[in-house]
Amino acid sequence: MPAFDLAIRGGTVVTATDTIRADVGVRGGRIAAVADRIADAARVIDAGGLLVLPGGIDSHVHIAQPSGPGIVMADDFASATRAAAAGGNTCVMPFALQPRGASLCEAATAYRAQAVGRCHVDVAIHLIVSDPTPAVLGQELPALIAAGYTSFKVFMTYDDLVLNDRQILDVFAVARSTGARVMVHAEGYDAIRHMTERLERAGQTSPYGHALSRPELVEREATHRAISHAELVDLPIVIVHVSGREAMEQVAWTRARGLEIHAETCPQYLTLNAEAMKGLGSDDAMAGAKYVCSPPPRDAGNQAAIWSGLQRGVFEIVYSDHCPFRYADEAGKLNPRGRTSFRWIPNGIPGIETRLPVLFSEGVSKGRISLNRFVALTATNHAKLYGLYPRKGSIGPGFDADLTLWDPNRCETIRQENLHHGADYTPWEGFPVTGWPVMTIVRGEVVAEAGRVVGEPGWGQVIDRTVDRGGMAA
Ligand code: DUC
Ligand code: ZN
Ligand code: ZN
Repeated sequence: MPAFDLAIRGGTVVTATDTIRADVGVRGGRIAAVADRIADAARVIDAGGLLVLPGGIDSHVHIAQPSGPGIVMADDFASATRAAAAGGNTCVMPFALQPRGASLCEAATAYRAQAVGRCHVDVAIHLIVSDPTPAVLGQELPALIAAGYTSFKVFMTYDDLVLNDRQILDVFAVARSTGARVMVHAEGYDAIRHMTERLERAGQTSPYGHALSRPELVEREATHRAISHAELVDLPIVIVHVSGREAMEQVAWTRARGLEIHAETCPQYLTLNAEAMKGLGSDDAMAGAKYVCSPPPRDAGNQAAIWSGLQRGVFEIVYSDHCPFRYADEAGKLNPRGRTSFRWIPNGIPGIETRLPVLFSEGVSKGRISLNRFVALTATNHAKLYGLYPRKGSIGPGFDADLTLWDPNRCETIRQENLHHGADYTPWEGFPVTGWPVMTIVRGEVVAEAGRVVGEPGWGQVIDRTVDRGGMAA
C-alpha cells in the first residue's frame, strides 16, 4: 500500500509565516508530511508553478438566512458552498439566526439540519442572538456554546435584530463567563432611523439614500459604544465589517490603551465605492441596489484607510460577508417595497467566490500585502479567532488537508456567467484580477478544479468547536 493517499508535488507551500518549495503528503484526509519530496502516493497532483495555500476560510457568510417578509436569500447550503469551493474556500461559517420570540436552540438545530448532507466544503456555524431572554442567557446560549457553537453575533441595528445597550451588556457577560467569541455589527439603530426618515421626507428614496442614511459616524459611534460596553465587562469583542477610517481609529485607540479587541473587514470596503449606488451610466433607476449592503461601501479615501489598516495589522481577517439576494427578483433587491424606498432593499451582496481573487489581486499582485499576510487574512486568522485551529488554517502535519492550488499569474475578469452562487449578478462584474484558484481540496478530496465543482454535495461536514482563546496572532 502506498504511504500516502495523495501527494501534491512541485508547488510552493505558503503559510502565514513561511514560503517554501515543498511537496505535501496526505493520509486519511489530513496532512501527514511536508517534505522536499513525497514519492510513494496513490494519487499525485502536479502543482508545478502553483502556490499551495491553506484553503480559504470565510468566517462570516450568510446562507439561507431568514430575511423578512417576501424576501428570500439567493443561496442555500448547496449553492453557497459550491460557489465557495470554486472560489478556493474549504470552510465557511454562516449564522443560525434566532427569530425574535423563538428558541435559540431550536433555530440552531433547524439550521444545522439544513446544512447536513448538502455542503461541498466544511461548515462551522455561528449564532445570531436577537432575543436575549432570561432563558436564552441562562440556559440556551451557554448550552449551545458548550455544544460547539462557540461564537455568536449581535446587532446594534436592524428592526428585527437590534439589541439595546442593556441587552448587549447582558450577552457580553455570558460570553465573558463561557469564553464564547462575540462579533458585533456596529451601526447605530436610532441614528439610521432618524436619517432614513429625514431622507424619505426629502424625497431621497433611491438606492443611494442607503449610503446617506448610514454615514461613517453612525459606524464610529456604535463602534465606540460596543467597545465601551466590552471594556466594562472585560470582554475582547470582534468588530465585524469595518468600513471606514473613523471606526478603524476606534479599534486602534482601544489597542493603544492596552485592551484586546479584534477587527475584520471585507473586499467591498477595499474596492467598492458608494457612488456605485447612484447607478450612474445605467438607465435602470434601481441599478444601485446591487451594491446595497451594510455598512455601505464608502469613498476612495476610506478605501485607502482600510488598506493601510490591513497593512498595519489593525485588521486580522478579511471575510466576504456573502449575503446574496437576486437583483431582478421580487423576492430580492427589486421587491415592490424596495422600489418605493431604499429602506426596503435587502442589505447584502454576494462575494463568497470572489473574495480570494479580489484580495489576492488588489493586495498581493499589486504589492500592498505579502503572500504570507494574504494567507493569515484569508485562512489562518479565521481558524485561530473562531476555534478551528489547529485543525484548520495552515499547512503542516496534523492539519486537515484543506488546500487551494493557486495560480499567481493567471489573469481573469470576474463575470457573473462564470460564478456558481445563486445570485444573478456580482458587484465585481468586469473586475480584472491577477491570481486565481485552480484547485480546491477539502480533507484530501478535490472539490473544485479548473472552474468546475466536482463531486456531490455532502462531502462538506458541519464542524463543532470548543472554546479556545489562546494562540491568536495578527
Ligand atoms: N449587512 C449585514 O449586517 N449582514 C449581511 C449583509 C449586510 O449588508
Ligand atoms: Zn453585519
Ligand atoms: Zn454579515
